[in-house]
Amino acid sequence: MKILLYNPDNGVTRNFMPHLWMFLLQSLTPKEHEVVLIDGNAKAMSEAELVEFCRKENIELVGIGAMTRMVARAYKFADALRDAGIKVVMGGPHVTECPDEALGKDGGRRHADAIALGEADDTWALLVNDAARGELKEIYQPQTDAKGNDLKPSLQPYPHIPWETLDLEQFSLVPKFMRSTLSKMGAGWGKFFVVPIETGRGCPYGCEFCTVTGFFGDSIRFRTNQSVVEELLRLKERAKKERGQIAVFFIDDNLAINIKRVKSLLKDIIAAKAQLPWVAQISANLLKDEELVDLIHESGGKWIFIGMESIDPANMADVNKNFSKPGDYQAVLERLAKRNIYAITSFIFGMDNDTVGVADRTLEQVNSWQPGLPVFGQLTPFPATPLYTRLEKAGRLTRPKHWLEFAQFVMAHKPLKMTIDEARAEVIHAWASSYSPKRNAEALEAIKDAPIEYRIGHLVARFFFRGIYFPQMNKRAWIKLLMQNRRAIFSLTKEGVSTWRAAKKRPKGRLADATQ
Ligand code: B12
Ligand code: SF4
Repeated sequence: MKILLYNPDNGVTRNFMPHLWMFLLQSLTPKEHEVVLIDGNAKAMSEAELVEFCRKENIELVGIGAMTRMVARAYKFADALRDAGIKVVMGGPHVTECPDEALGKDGGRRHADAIALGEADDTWALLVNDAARGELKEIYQPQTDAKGNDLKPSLQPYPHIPWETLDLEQFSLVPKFMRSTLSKMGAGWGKFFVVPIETGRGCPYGCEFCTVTGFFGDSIRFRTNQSVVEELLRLKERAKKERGQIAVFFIDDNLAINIKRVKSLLKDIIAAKAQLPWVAQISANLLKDEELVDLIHESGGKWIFIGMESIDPANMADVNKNFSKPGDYQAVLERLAKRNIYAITSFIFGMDNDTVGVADRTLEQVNSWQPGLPVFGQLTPFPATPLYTRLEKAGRLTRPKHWLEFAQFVMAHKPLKMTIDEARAEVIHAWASSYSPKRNAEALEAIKDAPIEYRIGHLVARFFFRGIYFPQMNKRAWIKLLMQNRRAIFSLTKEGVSTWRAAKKRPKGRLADATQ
């Protein structure tokens, strides 16, 4: 049987990284079946085009995964495929949280022939074999323990994802029109991929707005260090062979949740020389450990995603995230910056204690810290979260099924001290001023003593991050952005060229010393 795994785009931006679930399920598919992957973020297709593709390729089963945010688009694609007589199975967090919706048992249209609830590692092969025999069941669910809780798949052993041979072309982050110029500049910048790797699953913290504790559970499961290191080595080999750049996103919700384990993992990565540039999510409370931050640096860590959420401790208490202290943020960022590691700092507006002006108050602090890449969103009640239940009970949900009418930055409940429109304006203002040419120049000035390659990396990362929320998909948009930031680009290029020339003139021995 030929299977397509499909991830819809989110209708607003392009994801910078492929979704791990597709590669994972592909690796877990019984060998007699063939699996094709399409990520709508990388390869835009209309519903009709996808149906046409499936007909031409004789696809018999389509697996669609979606977060809440893109589930309405996922349903549209699923409907078109089912109308054409192609079987559809859906899985992922949203379907797990709202199973009746996908199966049309809530009064709406049915979108899927079958759904896979929760983690599908142990159910996928069974589902595929049932489908091949024409005996697809409606619901696939992990086995449960005596208390009725899902038995979570162990990550030991972990499936082999053949990164060394997978076709990643659709995911290169370098815009097509820049590829040939950049490839001439050396260091493999003609191609750049960010690859998702998980080293563990689960988070015990239970923040009120988050679906992770409910979905993956509060006990954490880890892969062996050896299996992670082996995966990194294969990726490193591929980057070398293809003369491209590969970075890794460790997608664990909190890579350092077990300090002893993460230190041993990072030490093993260093010992095996398996370093690739990496990004990971780590909460601020765990970044106080100097040895950990040293190991992050030595093992290739470049950017750390920190869910800071709010600079107001009252808001942090409201969402059960008291363990993260806004008063610590500045010191954490300084500790990272000393090792030339920068932070992606995430903030949420529209919390119950927020008032108009929250963006400027937050930016005033953010801009006084070591520069990072701030990202902003509005508080969103995702289904099956404690936040959703609290707001529902209080009758505060204005759009209880907000995912069926996705609207960027529009809250689905009324915040206590501001309006929904005001919250949206705050988010947009925060994005616009954080990535303005003026702010980009200020950020570079603040790190003027860092090595040139870090500053170039910082500016390039700013361009890509701006693109997360401001459409920046075509050549015109990129040229406009480069023109707006021409001063910063010109001055970095000038300095880069003279550093390169000076390095070339240096006697060989000294050059080697300088690069060690
Ligand atoms: C990496 C990541 C991202 C990446 C992008 C996704 C990517 N390219 O990988 C980035 C950083 C860009 C991102 C952004 C956002 N994310 Co995010 N992200 C994650 C994260 C940390 C890991 C995802 C992952 O790969 N998990 C590991 C895989 C193995 O798990 P999985 O995807 O759930 O897949 C398993 C099952 O669900 C199932 N399955 C999944 N799909 C399918 C499909 C089929 C057919 C079948 C059978 C089974 C199946 O099988 C898999 C194996 O068991 C998750 C949290 C988490 N731990 O999952 C949040 C998470 C998915 N993100 C979330 C959110 C809210 C967002 C944002 C909206 C945040 C924001 N406010 O901006 C944005 C929106 C993204 C967008 N572009 O629109 C929520 C989604 C909640 C929900 N109900 O939808 C999560 C769960 C985190 C949370 N705090 O609750 N995210
Ligand atoms: S927001 Fe982060 S720390 Fe809080 S429960 Fe979710 S994954 Fe855990």
